[in-house]
This record gives sequence, C-alpha cells and structure tokens, in this order.
Amino acid sequence: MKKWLQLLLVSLFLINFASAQLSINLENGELLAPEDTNLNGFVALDFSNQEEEAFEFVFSRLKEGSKVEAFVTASREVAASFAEDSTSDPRPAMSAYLEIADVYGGLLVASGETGTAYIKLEPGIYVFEAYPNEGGDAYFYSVLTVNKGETVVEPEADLNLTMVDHHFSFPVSIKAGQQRWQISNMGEQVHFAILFKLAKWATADDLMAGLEANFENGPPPIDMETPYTNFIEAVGPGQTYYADVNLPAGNYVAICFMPDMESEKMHLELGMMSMFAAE
Ligand SMILES: [Cu+2]
Repeated sequence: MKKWLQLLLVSLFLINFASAQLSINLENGELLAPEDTNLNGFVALDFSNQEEEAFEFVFSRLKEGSKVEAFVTASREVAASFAEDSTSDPRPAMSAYLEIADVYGGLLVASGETGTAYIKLEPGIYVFEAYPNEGGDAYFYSVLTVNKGETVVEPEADLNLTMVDHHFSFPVSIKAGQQRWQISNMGEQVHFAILFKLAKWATADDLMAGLEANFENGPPPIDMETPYTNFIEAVGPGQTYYADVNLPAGNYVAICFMPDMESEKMHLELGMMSMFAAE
C-alpha cells in the first residue's frame, strides 16, 4: 500500500475514534449541540460555558410517547417550584416531570470553562437543558435524537458513588484534583448534591447552623474562593452517569436538598448528608 494512503487511512481512523464524544457549547445566548448521533453507551459530552455566569447542564431522556413541548413545560414548572420566592410544593411538579422523562445527571460549569460528563445514550430522544446556577430567567435546551449504532467503551472511574434513599456512599477521604466519578442512584427517588467546601475554620456543624439561619448568622462557613465546587446534578432512580470532577484539597460536605416524596421533609433531614476530605 502506498505510504500516503496508509497515513490517510490511519488519520481517518483516528478522527473517527477521537469523535466518540459530543460537544455542547453555550455561547452568545445560544446552546449549540448536535441534533442526532449514532453513538451509544456512555458517550463523553463536553460542555463549554462561554457565558458570564456558571450554568447547570442537565440531561434527560423522554419516555416513550412523550413530547418535547410537554417536557419543557414540566421542567420549567419544577424550576419555578424550586425558585427562592416560590411558596408552592415542588412535589406535584416533580411527579409530573417524572411521568414524561427520566433525568440522567449533569454538570455545573463555571464561566469560561468546559466540563465533561458521560451519559448513557440509547436509541431515543434526549434533551439537554442549561440554566444559570444563581437563578434567573435564562433557559436553553436542545434536543438530541440517538439512533442505534456503535457502543463506546465504558469509562473507568476513580470513585464509585452510590446514592440511595437517603444516603451517600462517600468514603471518609478521596483524592483531590482531577478524578472521574461514577455516580449511581440506587434509590427510588431523584437525588442530587451540592458539595460545600468548608472554610478552613469551619465544621459541618457550622454549615448546618449557617444553613438554618440562611447564612445571616455570620460569615458563611464556606470557602468563598472556590464557590463553584462540584455539584451532582439530579439523577433519577436506577440511573448511572460519570463526571470528571476537580476538587481542591479541603473538607467537604455533600447535601441532598430534594424534597422527600413521602413526607414533608427534605432528604437532608432524613440523613442525606455526608462529610469527606479531599487530600
Ligand atoms: Cu436525595
């Protein structure tokens, strides 16, 4: 075989191999994402946030027969019921949402950064949503049709984190820096987590006291230099995803603030809080 032809074939193979990922860009008020893919399995999704504030990206998969419009309406109702000034109970909105779609997790991406999550793609209709972490009206979504195709190799995880009703499986100590987490929800309710990085002087009790007083009782017991510590986005029952996280060394408290579907309580009040050190 001619040398140049060989090189061409090798580079075509590499291009093909390297593209087992999808890029989603939020830029100039637009969410640019592919509309369809033949990739199946845990595909790497790179989220680039070029807006001026941190955004949350969440992926969901429509249930058979559900319509995108109904999904968007239900999702906005969930968001409105969780808004700070809301007085409504978020449970009915959450139940309505879960009739339409399964939620697969996601990422919190700071301004100007890119994050990677691995979401299990199977033939069907998926929706990517993006909204500002600090609240506000901005909202973007994009629809992805997944066709049957090649299954990509499952990523290897540095840490396996399981969430159940109502507990996290964090070890006492994890590695700081770049790590890949496999996050599984083995419970029957949706879970998520905010990972608070404690200020050097603070304890988990300080954080609890601060949360109870809405942080009006003194300086927040949180390391304000890294306010956008990682966030485990909502993961539905039975779902698993992977996320690349990069936690600076320090002490963390993970809390799930989801409302319990069977009582008036939050998951936190039912024990869904865990402390760990990144070192
Ligand atoms: Cu929870």
